[in-house]
Amino acid sequence: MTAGTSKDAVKAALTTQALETPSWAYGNSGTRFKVFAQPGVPRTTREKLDDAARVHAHTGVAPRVALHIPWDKVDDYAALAEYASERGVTLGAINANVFQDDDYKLGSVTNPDPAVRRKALDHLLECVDIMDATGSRDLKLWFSDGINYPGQDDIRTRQDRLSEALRTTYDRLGDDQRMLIEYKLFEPAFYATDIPDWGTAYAHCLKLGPKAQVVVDTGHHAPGTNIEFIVATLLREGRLGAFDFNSRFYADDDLMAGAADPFQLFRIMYEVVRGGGLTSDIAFMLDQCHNIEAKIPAIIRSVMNVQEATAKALLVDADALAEAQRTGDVLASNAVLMDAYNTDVRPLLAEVREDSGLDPDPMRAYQQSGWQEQIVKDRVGGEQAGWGA
Ligand code: PSV
Ligand code: MN
Ligand code: MN
Repeated sequence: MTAGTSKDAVKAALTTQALETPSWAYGNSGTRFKVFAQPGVPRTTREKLDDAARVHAHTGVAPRVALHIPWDKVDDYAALAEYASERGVTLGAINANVFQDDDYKLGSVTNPDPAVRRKALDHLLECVDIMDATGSRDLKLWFSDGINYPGQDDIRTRQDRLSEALRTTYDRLGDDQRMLIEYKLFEPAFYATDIPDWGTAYAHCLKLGPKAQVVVDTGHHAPGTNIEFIVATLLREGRLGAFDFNSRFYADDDLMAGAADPFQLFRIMYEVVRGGGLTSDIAFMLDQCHNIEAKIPAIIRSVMNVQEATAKALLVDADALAEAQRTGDVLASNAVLMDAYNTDVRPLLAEVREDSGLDPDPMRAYQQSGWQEQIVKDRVGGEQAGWGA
């Protein structure tokens, strides 16, 4: 334990953590080359919720599940919310999907064709209707919109169209609802994405109003980007609405959070702690795909990785750091951070789980629970859920 931090305070902070897992991570997904289907994968949104409830039951810190429309389209969303709560989880962000129809070849809300723009806008508004029924607070917007070639369309006009759609959607939000705007450097558009960076997302949020907040997806940056700086800045400005945690080695790899660069995840969580973000309205979500690894254990592992990074961030000795920084002691300041990062927090987290009546080892507990064998046996017939299903 680092001097200057109380173990009880760290443990208390860790028990309040609430992560949101994505419904689509429980289904089959793939690279552009192949989807490796796994047995026992959910066939319905209800089955995805069953799996998410297992993740929460073993970790104790994943009580919310994000939905993706139309992948999670059902007839009765209020009944779905009820089903979730009976299993101990709640429905989180509603993710809109305006990137899969043929109509969106040249964009959705920024498409040059007003009829396509209207169709995309109607979908965003339908997502707010769904939020009303599920009780979800957040509408999460990621647009694949952009252009592949210089001159293909007018960059400025596309911003105007985007702005118009966001405004109409924003005005439809209820008092307790928010709009989370996600940026992504590139892909599928390669020359110019319409929301490529946090600055563009932030500019739209500022114009829209306080219910519009930026989503930082950790996989959506150029290599070498200082993501924790972005986090610190957005937190200072009161515009950090959510994270989409995942790992990247090259581009938007969507691998398990904390797998590629646990040190980066620690630095991000340190800025969250430093900026008071742990007790704020920030939605801490995962946005991942598990193509070759077993899905539920991969999500449990990711949740644990975020938890470990959070624990280490909480262990930073704030007084020692402030003193070293005040005296300009570069090495001592860095050492304070590294001491926290290099602490093995696994025993502490095991204690936190035991204190809440959970098995100290969620991975082992899941493997021994028999759930995996059960779903492989039960989930036969029907279509397995996956991208687009
Ligand atoms: C596409 O890049 C993406 O991964 C975005 O990060 C969204 O959050 C996610 O899909 C779900 O729409
Ligand atoms: Mn994302
Ligand atoms: Mn992504």
